[in-house]
Amino acid sequence: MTRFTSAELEDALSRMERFKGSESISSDSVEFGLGPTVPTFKKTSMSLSNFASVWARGEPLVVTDCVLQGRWTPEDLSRRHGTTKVKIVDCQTNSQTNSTLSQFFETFAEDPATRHTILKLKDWPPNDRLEDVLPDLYRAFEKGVPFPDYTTADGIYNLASHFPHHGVRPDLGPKMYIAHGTSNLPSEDCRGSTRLHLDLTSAVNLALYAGKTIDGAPGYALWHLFPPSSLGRVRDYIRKDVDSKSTGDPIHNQETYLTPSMLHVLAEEYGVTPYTIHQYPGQAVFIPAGCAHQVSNQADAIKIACDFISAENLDCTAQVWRELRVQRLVSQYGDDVLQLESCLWHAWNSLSGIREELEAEGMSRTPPDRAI
Ligand SMILES: O=C(O)CCC(=O)C(=O)O
Ligand SMILES: [Fe+2]
Repeated sequence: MTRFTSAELEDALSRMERFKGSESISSDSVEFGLGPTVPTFKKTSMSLSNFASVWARGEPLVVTDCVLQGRWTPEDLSRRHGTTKVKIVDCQTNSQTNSTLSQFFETFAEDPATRHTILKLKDWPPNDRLEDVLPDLYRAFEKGVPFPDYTTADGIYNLASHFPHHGVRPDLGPKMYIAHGTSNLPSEDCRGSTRLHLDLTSAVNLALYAGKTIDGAPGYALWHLFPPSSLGRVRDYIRKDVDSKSTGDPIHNQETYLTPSMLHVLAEEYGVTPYTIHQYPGQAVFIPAGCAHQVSNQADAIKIACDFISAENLDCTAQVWRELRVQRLVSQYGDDVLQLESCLWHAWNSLSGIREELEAEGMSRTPPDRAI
């Protein structure tokens, strides 16, 4: 834990210091550049300091050429874990059924044009940790995920990594997203693979596999991401025009998928244009905390993702955490799974300890070579 430069260490501590005051910030007060282009980099040509400076802007980014060791196709997963019992969710209706992994993957071989239901796996593995169920995929992910110092459970820039190992740590994954493509549906009827929502932490999501689209082209996942500065307007639009009957927060209730015509109204009448990403296999999407997002797979797809907490986006994590606390109080449902305050307490202790150590040594350590 001594690879923070002293400037970064001060920065991380001062962000936590601000959090201690717990002053509420409205999502609109967090200013970010809004733009349709997402910075995209090849993994091997982006250094850690490049990443850190792009990430500090609070925008999503894509890292390409992330190849994991091993084969992670539907056939491979089905052969090795086919008998595992799984819960399947209908993406259109949210209804759930029980099945096995191999039964679900058999549907990947069907002609998508003849499908009547768009299905996805609900949280897999559901109760066990991926490292216990698929240790080789877990290891391949830890090795192949871009910028592990930020993204993995013991990454030094991941503030959640300072949690004591013997305590109950927040579950940051990795977890898998395995779902059918949605493109056989008329686009205005589509409810997406994952509806509009906000995650508590930042995350990196890597596509491992995509089948072909209906017209035989290479498949991809279509992402729309909305920066924190736009969320007030997105909520107004959904409340007014889309989901006026529903109560609660229009993003946290995860009931809306914004179709092309809704996105058009949002752009024309509310001045909101999301970042749009076409994520192909081997590409990792970095989602900063505070960016609402929705995903619609354009072909059957397998992705793997993990959460992390970075000092750069701490204000946004804190904002979403406060919103979800209100949502929990209103709905009387859910737990504080992140334990943000204890996370930061442990990070604060551990980083302050490092600062003291460095001060005792007269800050004599040389800054790290941050190139990957
Ligand atoms: O791929 C998906 O369907 C959803 C991914 C997502 O929301 C995430 O990684 O945070
Ligand atoms: Fe998400």
